[in-house]
Amino acid sequence: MNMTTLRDLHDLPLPELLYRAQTVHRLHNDPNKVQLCTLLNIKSGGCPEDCAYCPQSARYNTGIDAEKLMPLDGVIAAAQKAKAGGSTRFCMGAAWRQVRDNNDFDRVLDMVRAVKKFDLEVCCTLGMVTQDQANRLAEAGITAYNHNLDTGRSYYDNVISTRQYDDRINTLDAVRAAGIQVCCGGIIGMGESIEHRLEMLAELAAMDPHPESVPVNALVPVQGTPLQDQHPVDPIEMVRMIATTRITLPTTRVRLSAGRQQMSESTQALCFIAGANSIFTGEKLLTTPNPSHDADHALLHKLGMEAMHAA
Ligand code: SAM
Ligand code: DTB
Ligand code: SF4
Repeated sequence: MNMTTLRDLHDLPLPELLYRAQTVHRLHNDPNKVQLCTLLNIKSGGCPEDCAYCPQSARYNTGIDAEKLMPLDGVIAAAQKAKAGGSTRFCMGAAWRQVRDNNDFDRVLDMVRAVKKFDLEVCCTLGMVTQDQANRLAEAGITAYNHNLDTGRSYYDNVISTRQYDDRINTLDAVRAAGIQVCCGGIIGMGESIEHRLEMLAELAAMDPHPESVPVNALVPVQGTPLQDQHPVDPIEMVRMIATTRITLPTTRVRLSAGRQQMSESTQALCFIAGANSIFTGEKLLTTPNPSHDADHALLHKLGMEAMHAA
């Protein structure tokens, strides 16, 4: 789909856009179900990168301290709790620029093997990986690897200077070549234009096969980061982005990710109608607040929707 077509789609009258998104959604997915995912920050803070949105960059004073890699038993306890709470996917994040071939990586591989035993989908987001590292993650049984493009290529330099767009693409290629599912999306609300957002979407849509999973994050402005004073994302812009993503990537799991704590229930409901079919549950994302497990179950109940069961 070219940029003009994407823009025409994105700017349709909202009822028409939502109708089209629901139509595509129903052809490929159960429109009343959302996957519950749990995030765990296995290595918080102290990251050398300068991603302007990120509270875990060592360059900004955000009150997040650099910690060591979490012990395996903590991960196992969190996975057990996630499973009991109805999550079918468990995502471990580390504030690293890239994976290194050291003892910490061996320990992450042990974590992947341990979480896998709970019959959960296992995802990791650890920064850049080489082909060999991706292969080792695949051998350990990882389901998916998250590595976001974050924004359109032509806006990227406004957000991150310590690595290039093509570095991201190289990691994604290694993940795909290792036979791991690709989880790749971005953030809206960083001062970018609609064109920049759609530029990112066009990049995702050009991947063959499409990423199995696309997180759409609304920027959570964190005090101390260069983006601390950004205006909140307009809720209807979030809905339009989700709907356009759903129509463009019909079978992909579209994840309504960061920013839900700042969103009304009605906005979240519109995002589900627009085709979002996954959320992160639990009171914390990596470092920022997220709706509680109880709040999410109450919302799904109110909407007559259900959590997805394990496949
Ligand atoms: N260090 C790894 C990396 O950058 O790939 C993994 C962790 S990183 C925190 C994962 C993703 O979270 C980022 O690519 C970004 O899209 C998202 N993210 C981080 N901070 C955010 C914020 N304040 N608001 C919304 N999304 C954010
Ligand atoms: C993604 O795209 N969103 C999640 C997940 N991938 C790892 C992380 C959102 C983090 C939001 C900021 C924070 O809590 O630190
Ligand atoms: Fe944050 Fe990841 Fe960027 Fe590090 S690489 S600053 S953890 S988004």
